[in-house]
Amino acid sequence: MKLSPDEKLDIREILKDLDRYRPRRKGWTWRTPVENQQIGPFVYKDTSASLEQSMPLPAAAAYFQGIDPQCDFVITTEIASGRFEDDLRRMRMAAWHGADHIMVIRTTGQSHIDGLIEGTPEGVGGVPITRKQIRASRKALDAIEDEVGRPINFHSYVSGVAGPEIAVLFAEEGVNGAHQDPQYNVLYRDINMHRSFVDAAESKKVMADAGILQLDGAHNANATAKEAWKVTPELFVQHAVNTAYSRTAGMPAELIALSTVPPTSPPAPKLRLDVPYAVALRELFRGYRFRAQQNTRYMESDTREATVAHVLDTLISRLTSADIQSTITPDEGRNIPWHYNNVAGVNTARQTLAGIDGLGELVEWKEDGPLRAQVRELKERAVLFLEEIVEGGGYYAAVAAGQFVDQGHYPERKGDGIAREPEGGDRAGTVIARKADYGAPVCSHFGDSVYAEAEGKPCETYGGCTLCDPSKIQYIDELDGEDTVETRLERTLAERAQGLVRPEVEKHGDGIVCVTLFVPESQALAGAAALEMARHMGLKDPEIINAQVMHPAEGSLFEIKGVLDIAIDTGQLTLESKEALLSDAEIESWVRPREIRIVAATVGEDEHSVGLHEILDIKHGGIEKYGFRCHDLGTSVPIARVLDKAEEFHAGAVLVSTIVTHGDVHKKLMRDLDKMADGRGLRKQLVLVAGGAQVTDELARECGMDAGFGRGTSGRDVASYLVRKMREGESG
Ligand code: Z98
Repeated sequence: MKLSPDEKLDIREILKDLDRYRPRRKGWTWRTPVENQQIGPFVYKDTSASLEQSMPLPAAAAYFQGIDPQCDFVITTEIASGRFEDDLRRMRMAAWHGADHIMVIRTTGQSHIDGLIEGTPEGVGGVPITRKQIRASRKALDAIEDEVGRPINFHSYVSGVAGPEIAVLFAEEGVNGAHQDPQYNVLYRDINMHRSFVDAAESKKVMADAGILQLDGAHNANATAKEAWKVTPELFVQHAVNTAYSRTAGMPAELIALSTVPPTSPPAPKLRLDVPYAVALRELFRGYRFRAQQNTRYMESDTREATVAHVLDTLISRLTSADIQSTITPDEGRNIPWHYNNVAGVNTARQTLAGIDGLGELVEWKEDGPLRAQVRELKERAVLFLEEIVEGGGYYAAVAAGQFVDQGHYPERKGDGIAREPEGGDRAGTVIARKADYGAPVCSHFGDSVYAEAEGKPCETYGGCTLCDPSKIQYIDELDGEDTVETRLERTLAERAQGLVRPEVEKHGDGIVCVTLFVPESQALAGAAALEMARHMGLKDPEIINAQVMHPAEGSLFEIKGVLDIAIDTGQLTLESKEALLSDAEIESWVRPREIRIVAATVGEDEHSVGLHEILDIKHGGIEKYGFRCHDLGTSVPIARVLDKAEEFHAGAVLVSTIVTHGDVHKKLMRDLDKMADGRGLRKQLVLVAGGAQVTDELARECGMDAGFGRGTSGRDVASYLVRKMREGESG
């Protein structure tokens, strides 16, 4: 399957012949680092091989030759739309922005289902992880990775009561990474301890054999504790328990990634608290991989605040090391992970890591500062925590005594830990002793199996297992007749076939839009007014998803989501037909012999000249390079002076830049220029062009200009227009 950048992902094509689709590789892939990489005008220190196709950061195209440096960390995006067909489209968008680790969140409650789910039912807060969903996702990702030119890792969860079954499913279907930590089951899902650890041994062995990268679950303790920076000693212990257990089950160090989160956020003095923790962790667990998760504990509904925390977390990753940089949508705090917020999270990491490239060559830790003492203290607290576990009779006894996720700064105690009984919890009593004649159903297996004694592969004894011979995999398409991707697609694709399009944030054509309003009233009144305004805009079910007081009396800012229940008929839209630009050679050969003079200025009370320079200056690729003789009069130039100079130089065109738009002054200036040029009898011989961030061609023409140019205009755009217009004048 080959994707084309101008065509949408065809979900039906992905679903076709899925019963025969096989993953083309198994195991995790890291990025390929490139030292001292020249990208555009810069040499990068911490980057990896570039993408073949991507959407560079917004500033790249305008100012940096469209470069898109890719950092050396793998970048995660977490997807939780609820419908897997919508997840696929989001995966593609995220990959184009630099994500190469796609983590799909499971539907609520899947950890308590003791077996596999089949088909493609809709989920809540995530999708049911099923064979069909994984296979289709892997197939889509195979095509997406070809499109962007970099391998993409697919990831989900091997915790819960069906851990071993899910691990085998992941191994069969080429899933590349998974969370697996029995402590997660025990502490956060109240699943029986014996069952969790027995399942974990089997799961980890299967994952190890398939090269699946494992993330642990220690970070969930700081996502749970209110004062997360206080539970750090315990985090080391949780990492240690899972790491040691994984190694015992046969997992190599290179497949073990510790999931770590800088535990605080501003206004806490973040770096002072989080850096010693990050350094101590990396020193204690040298030789393992690190997945740096961003802090979500203190995420409220303001995406700007969340983004700053993410930037600081990413800075800590670069200062201390990371192999995977996680990104969570900056709106996770209001629990509405939308397509474009996934992209926003990925871009925060991409932009930050490009910006701090080479930091290691600039800074090093002060050995005589407070860092070493803090690192030592944290390690000592962790050792004490472990000693107490050993003295108290081991892990199970410690959990029963509530030693874990106690919010005191160990060895202080608050007595509010999560306590679980070793014989209690979901599926208590379900562990049964393995019989002497037990035969494992697949070759990857932890512990005794009668087949293991045979020579060669264990499964040769019984004619092959699904891990060795994929033709033995039972592919179940759907079990539910109604709740399937096909039935959902029938509804959504019918509208698309008619050329209808709706706004969307998460699910195909969900109609959801988000508007931002400032209301100059006290908070209580302002909120009610903002909702009423949203209703007047025609939004159904408006809901405030973020409110911020600017001042108790002066007003508040609101972000409101609602449903805009309209479908636009794309067949009825008139698109601006853009004339193809003249080539550089054609422009230059017309302009140079004619010695055309141009008078340019920023007019009115406007001191912004950067945009105009981009259009004029030869060093910015401006129109001077074609031979236009430009007279830049500078900033805040009165209209009369612009025309005086145009007359003096016998100019062929006037270019005015108007950035300031207060009181519509930009419109007034354009009108004045037209009128005054007319009054002086210059209008016919002068081409009048206006530019500026808020200027459009339509607006400029309405205000008497010959043309207008807005954001993203290049010198060639303007030069091409001028040549066409002046050629017309010559011939006419
Ligand atoms: C993350 N944003 O880690 P359910 N096992 C472990 C987990 O940490 C998680 C699950 C299983 C976070 C996502 N982590 C939260 C060790 C979840 C998921 O029961 O399907 O929710 O388990 O990237």
